[in-house]
Amino acid sequence: MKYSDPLGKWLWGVATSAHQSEGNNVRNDWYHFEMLPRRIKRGDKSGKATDFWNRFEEDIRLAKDFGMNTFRFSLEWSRIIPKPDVVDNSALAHYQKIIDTIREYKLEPMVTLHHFTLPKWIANEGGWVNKRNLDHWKFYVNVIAGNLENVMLWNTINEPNVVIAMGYFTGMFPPGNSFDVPGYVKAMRNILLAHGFAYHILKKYQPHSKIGIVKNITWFYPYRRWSFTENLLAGFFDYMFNEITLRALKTGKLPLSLQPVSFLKGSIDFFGLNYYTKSYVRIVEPGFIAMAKPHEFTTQMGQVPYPEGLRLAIKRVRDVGKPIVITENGVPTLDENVRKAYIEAHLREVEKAIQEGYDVRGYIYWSITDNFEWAEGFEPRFGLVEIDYATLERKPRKTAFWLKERMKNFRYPRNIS
Ligand code: IFM
Repeated sequence: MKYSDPLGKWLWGVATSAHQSEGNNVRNDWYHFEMLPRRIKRGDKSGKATDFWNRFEEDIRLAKDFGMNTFRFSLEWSRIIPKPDVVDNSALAHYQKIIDTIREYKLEPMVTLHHFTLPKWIANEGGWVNKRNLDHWKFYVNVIAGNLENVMLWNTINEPNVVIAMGYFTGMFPPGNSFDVPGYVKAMRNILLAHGFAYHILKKYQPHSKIGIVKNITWFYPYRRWSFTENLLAGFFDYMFNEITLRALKTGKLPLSLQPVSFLKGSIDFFGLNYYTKSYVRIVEPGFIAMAKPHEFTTQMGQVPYPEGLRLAIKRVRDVGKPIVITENGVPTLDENVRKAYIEAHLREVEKAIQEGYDVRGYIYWSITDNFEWAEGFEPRFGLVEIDYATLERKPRKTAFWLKERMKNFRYPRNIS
C-alpha cells in the first residue's frame, strides 16, 4: 500500500465546488436548469463558476498556506462520460493531475463521485427516477475506480437527501418537481442503490481506500412547540430527509421495502457528515418550511446558525457504527466576524463531542473559495477566500488566517495523529 490509512490522522481541510456547466461543450442538467426561467436567483448562470478546472493549483496552494492537510473536491460525470459509453480520457487525465497536485502539496485528496450534477443525457432519460440509469452509473464508477490513482478517501454521493428533496419536493433543483412524493421515493431508492454499487466497485479496484457517503443532517422542529400537526410533520420531514439514508446504511432497507438490500447495509468505511442549520415546520404557510423565526439571526441564505445541532448530529449518526468525518460546515456571509464566530462555535461542539467519546476524525470547511451556490447563484459567500467574479482573482479573507492558528489548538482525539 503506497499511502497510509487516512483515517489514522486528524483530517483538517477544505472542500471546493468543482462544478462547471460548460466544460468541454458538455452540458450537465444544471445548464439545462438555467435555461428554465426564474429558477436560479437573479438569473445567474454557473458558467465556469470559480474556474477551479483551470485554477486548481492556486486553490490547493491556498489550502496548504492555511495549514490544512486535506482537500476535498468532486468529479463531474458529464465531463468523463460525455455520451453513453464514451469515455473522455483527457478529462480523466486532467482529474488525475488535480489529484497528483494535491499530493504534491502533501495534502490528502478526498474525491466525490457525484455532487448534484447529472449529465444532461442522463437527466433527459429521467435522472435518478429511472432505474436503468444505474447501469450508466456503474459504467462511470468502473471507469473512475479503474483509472484514477492515489486516492485513499472517496465519497460516493454528496447529500443524496438534499439533491433529491430539492429536485422532487421543493422543486428548487433540477428537474424542478414540487411535492412529487412518488418521484422523491423512487429517486431516493435509486440514489442509495447507486451509493451501494459505487462502494463495492471502488472496494474491488481499490481495497485499501476508505469510502464514505456524504450526508447532510438538518434538524426539523415544529414552528409552534405546542402544535400537534407541526410536531407530526417535523417527524415526517425528519424521516424523509434524514432517517431514510441512515436506515439504509444501518439495515440495508430502502423506503417502501421491508426486505433489506444486502450490499447496502454497512456500505461505508466512514460517515461524511455535512451540517449547517435547522429548519422549522409550519402548517400556516404554503411550502411548510420556515428557515427562521422573526428576530432570529440569519445568514446570507436565511439560515439560522445552530451549533449545538452539530453535536446532536454526531450523536445521531454514531448508530451507523463508523468513524465520522465532518465533510462540510460553513457559513455564507460578508461579515468576517460572523464567519469566525460560526466556525468557532461549531468547532467547540466538535471538540465536546470528541471529549464525550464520539469517533470524529476530521473537520472540512465549506468552502475554500466562494462558490456557485446552486439555486442561490453567486451571491452567498462561503469562501475562506473571496472570488472576484470579474477577474476570478482569489483574495484570502482574514478568517482563513485566524483559522490556521485556531486549528493548532484544536483538541482532536488522542488516539489519532
Ligand atoms: O454549496 C453547497 C454544497 O454544494 C453542498 N452542501 C451545502 C453547500 C452550501 O449550501
